[in-house]
Amino acid sequence: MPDTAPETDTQEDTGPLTDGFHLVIDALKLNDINTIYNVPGIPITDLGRFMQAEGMRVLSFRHEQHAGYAAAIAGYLTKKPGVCMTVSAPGFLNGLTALAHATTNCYPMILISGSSEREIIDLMQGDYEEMDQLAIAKPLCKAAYRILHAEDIGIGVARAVRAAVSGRPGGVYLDLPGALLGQVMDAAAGEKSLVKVIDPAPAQLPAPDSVARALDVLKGAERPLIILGKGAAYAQADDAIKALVEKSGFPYLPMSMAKGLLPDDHPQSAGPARSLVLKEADVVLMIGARLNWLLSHGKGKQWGTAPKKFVHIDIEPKEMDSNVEIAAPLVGDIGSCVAALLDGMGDDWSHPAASWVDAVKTKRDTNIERMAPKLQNNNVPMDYHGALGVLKGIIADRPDAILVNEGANTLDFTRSIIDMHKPRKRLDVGTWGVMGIGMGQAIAAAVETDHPVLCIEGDSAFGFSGMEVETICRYNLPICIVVFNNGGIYRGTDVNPTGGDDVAPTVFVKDARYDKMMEAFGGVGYNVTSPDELKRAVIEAMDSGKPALVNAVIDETAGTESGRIGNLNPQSVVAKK
Ligand SMILES: Cc1ncc(C[n+]2csc(CCOP(=O)(O)OP(=O)(O)O)c2C)c(N)n1
Ligand SMILES: [Mg+2]
Repeated sequence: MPDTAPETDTQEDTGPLTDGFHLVIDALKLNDINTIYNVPGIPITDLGRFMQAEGMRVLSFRHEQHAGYAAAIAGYLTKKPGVCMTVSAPGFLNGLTALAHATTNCYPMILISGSSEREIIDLMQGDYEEMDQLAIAKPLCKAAYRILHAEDIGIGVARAVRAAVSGRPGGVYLDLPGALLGQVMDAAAGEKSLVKVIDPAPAQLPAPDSVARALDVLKGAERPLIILGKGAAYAQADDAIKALVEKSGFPYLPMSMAKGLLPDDHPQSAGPARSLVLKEADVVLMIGARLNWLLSHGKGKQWGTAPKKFVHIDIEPKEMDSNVEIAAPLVGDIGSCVAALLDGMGDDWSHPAASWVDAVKTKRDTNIERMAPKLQNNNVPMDYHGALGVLKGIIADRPDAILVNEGANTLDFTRSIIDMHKPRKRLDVGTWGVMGIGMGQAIAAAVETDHPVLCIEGDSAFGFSGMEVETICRYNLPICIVVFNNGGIYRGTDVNPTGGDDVAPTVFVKDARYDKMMEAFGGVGYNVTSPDELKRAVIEAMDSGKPALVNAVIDETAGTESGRIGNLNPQSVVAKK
């Protein structure tokens, strides 16, 4: 062959072409990823446009952090990686908080960020939005990849998908230099280079020995307890988990986002008897929950003095013995581990002694009874109980609605007062107790499930993502936001001790009207001051299926410092409160 072929031959040899943009789109679609949460800009603006043109749903946010929180919770709800797409450096950093949050919470998510010219970045010559994004993302996620050649897009996307969902799910960073998107290759070769991930999250069966050990420990229990974490909710092994709880006869405690995995009014629910069961239990079966700060690391006052044995189901071996000794580690995916336990329990499993079950039930019923009258109050200004009493009823009538919840008092009271009736309907601040997840999670919940969404937001919490009400109106999503407006963080009553002009650091503008923010973008706003008004407004809003925001005026003295976790605040010896 002569090395200079006639021009006509070359043109005949060159079939249709594709490029980096379209290979990214094809690779995502091939792996069932059809929704993108993004903020446009150089170098990904056209990528978003082409995605939409190719039939993907591209939802643009006002800030990457909220696009990221949306992607993260989309991953939790669907068991597929939620994808957030950002521009380079600042956009990337805005999305990074959500990526780290996804990793901490074990939500499968992929953060795709455009990046600038590698040659210039690596010589630190000051490129447009120059930043070594891959290096910065690495410690904050499960895996971080950069694709430099168009022919590697297929394998790069496949790696990202598998890393996000397999084993313990988490965040993955995928770096796409702008130049990659414009790279050209033969379309047929491009198509061949794509990779469909087969069995992205393979079952991981527990070893038979560990199942037998776990059953031995459970059998020996006198005062057993099951703790369900959001990992159990994520697993979507709802029927098997319910069967295990019911067959065991053990009381169970749902962690915040596991509420509803079994309905909160289930006879075995120990939610309202939490302090009793943690103190008194002798054997604790942990399913997809971690012994982190949310469970006082499995030791100390909250756990009482009676010795405990833990049986721990988790897909991550390193979770075992992370805080206390685990008597029976059960490493595997939750569905397989629960199925193995159910199988091993056989048909003649005896329930725990009535003395234990009754003690838990009595404590629970007493606490529920004590709470009931508080929830009926029609005080003006409203307190948390009066307001949540009516919202509890609204959720009971709409068990498929998704509840998004953040704040301090607003979070803690809502968690304990509002019963959840179905799995994965409660989405909140997760492991970090992070403020700012509200609107992103609400948007993804509406988009991914088509169910109505009720957000119960502290006024501070809402402020972190409030601008996304425009996004909610733009996509006309069935989201009703209730802002518990107590004029501040925890309370609206702090004063500046110096008598100076600045208000105290925890205090906001008095009589703020968050409902006007919703009206500004065409949604419906309500301003309510009593539980009756609140009820009418929320029912009307939820029945309409249209964006709405209810400014619910709450007594500014009603809250407590940091809600229920005030004990975590360091104390000063100089200035005692
Ligand atoms: C990202 C982030 N920043 C700051 C905090 C600290 N923080 C915890 S709760 C909270 C707000 C509480 O006020 P609000 O949402 O109004 O609830 P309230 O107690 O008043 O009902 C803040 C700022 C946090 N958890 N996360
Ligand atoms: Mg507040």
